[in-house]
Amino acid sequence: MSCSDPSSDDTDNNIVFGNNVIGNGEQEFIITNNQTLKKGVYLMKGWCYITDGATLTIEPGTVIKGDHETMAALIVEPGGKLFAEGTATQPIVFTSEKEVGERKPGDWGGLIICGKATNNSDIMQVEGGPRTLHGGSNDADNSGVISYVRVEFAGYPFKKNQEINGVTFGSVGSGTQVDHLQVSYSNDDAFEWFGGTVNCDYLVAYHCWDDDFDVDNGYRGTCNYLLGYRNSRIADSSISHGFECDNNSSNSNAQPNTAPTFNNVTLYGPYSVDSFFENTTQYINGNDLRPDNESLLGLYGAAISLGSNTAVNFLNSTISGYPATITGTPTRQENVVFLDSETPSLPAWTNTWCNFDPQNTVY
Ligand SMILES: [Ca+2]
Ligand SMILES: [Ca+2]
Ligand SMILES: [Ca+2]
Ligand SMILES: [Ca+2]
Repeated sequence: MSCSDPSSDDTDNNIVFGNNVIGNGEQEFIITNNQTLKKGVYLMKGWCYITDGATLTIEPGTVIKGDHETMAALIVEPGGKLFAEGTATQPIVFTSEKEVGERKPGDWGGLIICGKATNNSDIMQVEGGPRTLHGGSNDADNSGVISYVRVEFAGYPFKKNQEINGVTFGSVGSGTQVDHLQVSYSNDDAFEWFGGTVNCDYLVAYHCWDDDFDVDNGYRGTCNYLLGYRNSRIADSSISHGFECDNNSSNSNAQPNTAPTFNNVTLYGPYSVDSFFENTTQYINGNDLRPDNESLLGLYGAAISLGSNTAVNFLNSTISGYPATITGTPTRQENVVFLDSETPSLPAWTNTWCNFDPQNTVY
């Protein structure tokens, strides 16, 4: 819960226009001080940057709808902090502005968190279009708290084939708290980490386009309790994996290597969610979920795809329903069970705060 008094916020950097519009619709709306969004329903327009030294606190139960026209996105820049602390019964929801039944992957941008932790490529330009550079030398860097949050229908392609992810972590440090975070119907990866050391617990990737969990550029955090749940009619032209792990774009031996630890993972691939599934371009047609934005469809690959020079650890996990199990070699693989298919069931920890039917939910 936020205890701050909104009347103490500076008004010379007001971020709410009218009753409920966040941002001014431009691609460089900057937040430069400490702001609190009271519980409510807001429409976010344009690219809203939380700049170095600024904080944005969002109260539990708040709904932020991303504007389609202006490709709305919320970007935490290195040194900025986002405090999005929902609760199990009052999560914070980022979703599409479109009417129920008309929402599709890629309706708005997404949530991008950037920090000053190390990666294996020095200072990096964040993927997808926004101005932000990330990376530094502080692996304990703190970008705030993201807890009990959902991100739905994100992934607008700013340029052809340059979508942003539902949630992007760029060089985010271990001082950041991330737990109970669901990404549904992203038009790209659900989660992608570029370097950094942030640890994450209780992540859900639901019906997303590309990979459920994508790690690059020396990401080295530990993630406990992950659920990946596919839609059999959606896969990306880059091949959809449960985990897509690369050291960098060429998989050269840049240091530090990509070396996360994933513990207690449950993946339900396309054969688990659909007994009729065929891994063909005829079958993977997007159904009525295909957005009008040139997003390309593709096929499913392995549950776990490991590029050269990665050092990934998988522990205590059950992975089902993918055309192949694993390509490449993990550093550690302990108590990981692969099944051809398994009837999905939702873990108890997804109760109340998750939503597995956001297309039919009125916000
Ligand atoms: Ca991506
Ligand atoms: Ca990807
Ligand atoms: Ca990637
Ligand atoms: Ca992929």
